[in-house]
Amino acid sequence: MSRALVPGSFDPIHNGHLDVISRVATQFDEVIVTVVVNPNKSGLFTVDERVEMLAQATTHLQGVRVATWQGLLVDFASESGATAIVKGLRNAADFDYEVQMAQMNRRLTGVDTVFLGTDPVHSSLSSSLIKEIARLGGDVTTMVPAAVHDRLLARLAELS
Ligand code: COD
Repeated sequence: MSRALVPGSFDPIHNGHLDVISRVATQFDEVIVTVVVNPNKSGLFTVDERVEMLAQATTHLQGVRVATWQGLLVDFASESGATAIVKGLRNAADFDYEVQMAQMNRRLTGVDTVFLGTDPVHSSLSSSLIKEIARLGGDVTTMVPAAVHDRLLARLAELS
C-alpha cells in the first residue's frame, strides 16, 4: 500500500491546499494530511479546529485522513509507514525553501519529497494572506471551502 504525508500548518485550509490533497489522493492509496504542531506559534485556529476543518473539507476524498504531529516530520513518516512527503509549490520562493528541506529530510531517513506544481488558479493563495484580506473586510469566498469561510468570519468577529 502506498502512503504519503501532506504536511502543513493549515491555519486554515484553503483551496490551494485542497487541490493538492485531491491530486495526491489519486496517486497514493492513503494520504495522511498532517497538521504539524509548532508549540512556539499560536494560530488563528487551534490545532483541533484545523483538524476538524480539514476532515470536513476532505470527507469526499477516498483514502484521505487527518493527523497531527509535533516533532520531526521524518519521524512521523517512519512511524506511519509513509514513503513520501508531498508539497505544493506556488513559485520559485517555495521551491528554494522546500528543496532544502526535502534534501535534509532525505538525508535524515531516506524519505523522498514529491512536489506538485500548484494549479495557477490557486497560486496566489496563502493562509496568512487570506486571513489578512478577511480581517480587512475583503471577500475570500472563492479562496476557501464554504464551511471554512463561515468559521473564519466568525473567529474574526469574536476577536474584533
Ligand atoms: N497551492 C499549492 N500548495 C500550497 C499553496 C497553494 N496556494 N499554499 C501552500 N501550499 C503548500 C505549501 O507547499 C506547504 O508546504 C503546504 O501547502 C502547507 O502550507 P501551510 O502554509 O499550511 O504550511 P506551512 O508552510 O506553514 O508548513 C510548513 C511545514 C509544517 C510543512 C514545514 O515546516 C514542515 O514540514 N515542518 C516539519 C518539522 C520538521 O521536520 N522540520 C525539519 C525540516 S528539515
